[in-house]
Amino acid sequence: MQAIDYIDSHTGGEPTRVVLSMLPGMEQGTLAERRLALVRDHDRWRSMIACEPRGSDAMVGALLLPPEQPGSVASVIYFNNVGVLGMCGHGTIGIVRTLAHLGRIAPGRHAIDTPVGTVVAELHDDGRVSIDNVESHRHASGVEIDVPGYGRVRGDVAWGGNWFFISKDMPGKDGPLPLDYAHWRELTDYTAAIRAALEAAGIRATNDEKIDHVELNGAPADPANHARNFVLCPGLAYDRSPCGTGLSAKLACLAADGALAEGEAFRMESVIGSVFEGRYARVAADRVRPRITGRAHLSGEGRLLVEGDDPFAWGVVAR
Ligand code: PYC
Repeated sequence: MQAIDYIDSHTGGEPTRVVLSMLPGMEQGTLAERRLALVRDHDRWRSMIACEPRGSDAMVGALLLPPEQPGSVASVIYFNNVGVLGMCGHGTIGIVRTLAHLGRIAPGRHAIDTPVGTVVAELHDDGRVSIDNVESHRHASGVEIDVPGYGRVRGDVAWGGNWFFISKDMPGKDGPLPLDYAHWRELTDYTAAIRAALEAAGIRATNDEKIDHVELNGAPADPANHARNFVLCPGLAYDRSPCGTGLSAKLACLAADGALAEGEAFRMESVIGSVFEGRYARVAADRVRPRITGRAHLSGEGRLLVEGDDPFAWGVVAR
């Protein structure tokens, strides 16, 4: 019997499972080497932790590792139901809540190393967490594609720690489809069709990287906020939170358009109504450092067990 200790939290409804145990075979190497080892040699641990029957399509795992950079408190590899992620905003907020629960950190600033760069998380006295994310930028604006079954869709390609296609174009025969929870299936079908059309058209990001997240933006339900989003994640789950890396990518687009001043607050609602606040600092003419603020709550802790004779020990996945 093998055992993995974890703590679960959710950030605005989106779950994070912080993995406290070292995964067998992952004990050595740089963060980049260990990320490669997880993908290449130990992928069954990813699916065991993130997928059913122990996880769900929405689950983001966070494998906690020793820090890589001097002064950092930890490093982390994020993963989900289909693979690894670069950065994860809601997940980093969940890690900070978890480290505070374990007594490993107190309110203040803490650097965390991720495969796409070091981020700095600030734990506030009231439990909110702000993340100074990796530098973010818009890669392409006004990209137009034909999406089978929906027509022409226009959007921006931007980096916020993951790659996003961000659009305000909504489908719907009787008016635009509302960005609300009741319509998550139609919104999933639409955003999945956009992503497939991008791939079919060969539209990719820097270094031929796949644009694996699609974000729709619309009007907020609460006038105290500035926008509402729906974000399709790589494994076809939608983000219950307003998506920290998606909001970072959006801030980069707003900055590029001159639509949001440096330091000004932009409050994004998720499709279930949870809220992150974003701001940015300009670091170059075409690059910003986003600061994302949200809050996570603990939801469980325990030990995942793997029995040798369990046919679904490594997750319910396509074989
Ligand atoms: O908050 O950055 C985020 C995120 C990415 C995927 C799911 N959540």
